[in-house]
Amino acid sequence: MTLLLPALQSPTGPAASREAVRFGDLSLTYGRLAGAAAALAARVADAGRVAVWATPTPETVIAVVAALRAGVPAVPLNPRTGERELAHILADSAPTAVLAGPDDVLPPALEKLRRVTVDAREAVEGPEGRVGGAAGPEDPEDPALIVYTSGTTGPPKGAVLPRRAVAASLDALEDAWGWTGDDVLVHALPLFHVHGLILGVLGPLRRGGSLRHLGKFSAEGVARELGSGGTMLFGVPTMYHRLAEALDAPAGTAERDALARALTSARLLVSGSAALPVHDHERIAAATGRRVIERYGMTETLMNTGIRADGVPRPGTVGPPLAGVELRLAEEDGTVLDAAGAIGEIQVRGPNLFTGYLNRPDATAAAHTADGWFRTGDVGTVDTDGYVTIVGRKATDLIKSGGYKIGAGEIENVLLAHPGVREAAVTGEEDADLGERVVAWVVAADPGSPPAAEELADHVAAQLAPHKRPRTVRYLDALPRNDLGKIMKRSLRA
Ligand code: MCA
Ligand code: AMP
Repeated sequence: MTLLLPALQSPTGPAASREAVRFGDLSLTYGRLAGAAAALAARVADAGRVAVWATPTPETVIAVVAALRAGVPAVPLNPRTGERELAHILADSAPTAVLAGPDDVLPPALEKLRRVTVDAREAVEGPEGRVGGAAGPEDPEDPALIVYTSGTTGPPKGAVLPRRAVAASLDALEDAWGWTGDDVLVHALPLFHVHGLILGVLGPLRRGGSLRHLGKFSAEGVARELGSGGTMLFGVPTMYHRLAEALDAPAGTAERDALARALTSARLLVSGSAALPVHDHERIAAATGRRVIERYGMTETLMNTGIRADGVPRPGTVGPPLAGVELRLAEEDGTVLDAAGAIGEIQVRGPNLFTGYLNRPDATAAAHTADGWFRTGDVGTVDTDGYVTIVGRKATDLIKSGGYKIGAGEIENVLLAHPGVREAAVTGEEDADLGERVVAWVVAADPGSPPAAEELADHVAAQLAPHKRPRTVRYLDALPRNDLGKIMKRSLRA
């Protein structure tokens, strides 16, 4: 097994002065990033496990590289995580230290941890260095990251991602996309999930290439960075939808034309985390002559399939399995389907898979078949040429909104804890921008004065995370239930 980040091991000469990451006006070369990460690694070497306050900043990059260097598993935290979710993640993952920027204001729950300050401005002025040193060989099975992901019920589970999976998945993408050290990746993804952190940060660093992070997504930012040297764009469908909207402005408008030119000039436009509607594919293709390509992944599996850079782009499909990934379809009873056109659960196997859910052997076992395949819960078909199409998912209680996976159950539990709520059910509803939107169905404790929709949204945002807040609240006198008392969500949706 080679090193996870060879370009940072001992960068010298031109390799040391190559830009590794840029966030706004702050740029770190490989030499500076290696120097800062090595110094920080020494400070956390005995930490056991660290939390990273994963703001979209260079501090997060330094922190994660340092943890990898120290061989200390990192738990990236969404800085907007609410009280209840944060308490769960901290209790479950038990970090001893939190890595955060000098100006970050941390919530009380993190105060009992040792705070290790990471300062990217110091890194810019500090010594160039190397991540390498006295450490022994890297064990591929050592956990690199623990990333929390929602299920249908209960609090999020920590997916333990070994170095092996990170390396295997990034190398499969190198193969599929011809991803090299010359690539300059542009994105605005959050740095506490697989998409933004593993693909979007460790991806370029593993190749010796560069990342330009926008801090916050905007069509102007995409146009600026792709128009000035960026070669690849990663985004969730909501971002491509917003680009398609911006491209809909009349041709001849300076901003619209700059965006169209920038997208046209990119080597690769990649969408993932949810399905990109064919309508948005077509609008972008019409305005730029370029095809967005999709890849299909999951926190637990990293990347499973993807359209190749030299392959045939086919909107609506997620391409063939990536190198090293085995993929099959199966029925509920375990029967493996191999007839063309069959529809079944997508199951995968390969070096890209996680090792399991932290502290949850039950959930880990339930997610695998007896013969060792991971059950994605996604339902799909495989074409005769191996292209996979995702047609749905088994669990109706999982919502994908803006590319974030959200469990209906976690929101229901929090709504029920609100004094103004007697009964609650949560569903996903189609949304042109977000893909799906969280909808709460509420029976008020006092029907005469139900809690305002905004109050319930704030409550969910404060306890879980803003992206989990209901965007729509519908009030009912009673929830539809079957004879067993189970809420009939289907009739709610209808
Ligand atoms: C609004 N806000 C609130 C509230 N209402 N804050 C607190 N309480 C409230 N009641 C704030 C938000 O925090 C935010 O602040 C602003 O209002 C807008 O929030 P929101 O509406 O949620 O944002 P959006 O515009 O809808 O965001 C769209 C987005 C976002 C940018 C596309 O959804 C996004 O970044 N998605 C990426 C998800 C992702 O990376 N998924 C990967 C996981 P402010 O304006 O200050 O920000 S999947 C994965 O990893 C697998 C492996 C895969 O395949 O990729
Ligand atoms: P997460 O657990 O947040 O990592 O989300 C993983 C899920 O996102 C998968 O199980 C799929 O349902 C969905 N997903 C990821 N990429 C795609 C894609 N390109 N098309 C459709 N769904 C996707």
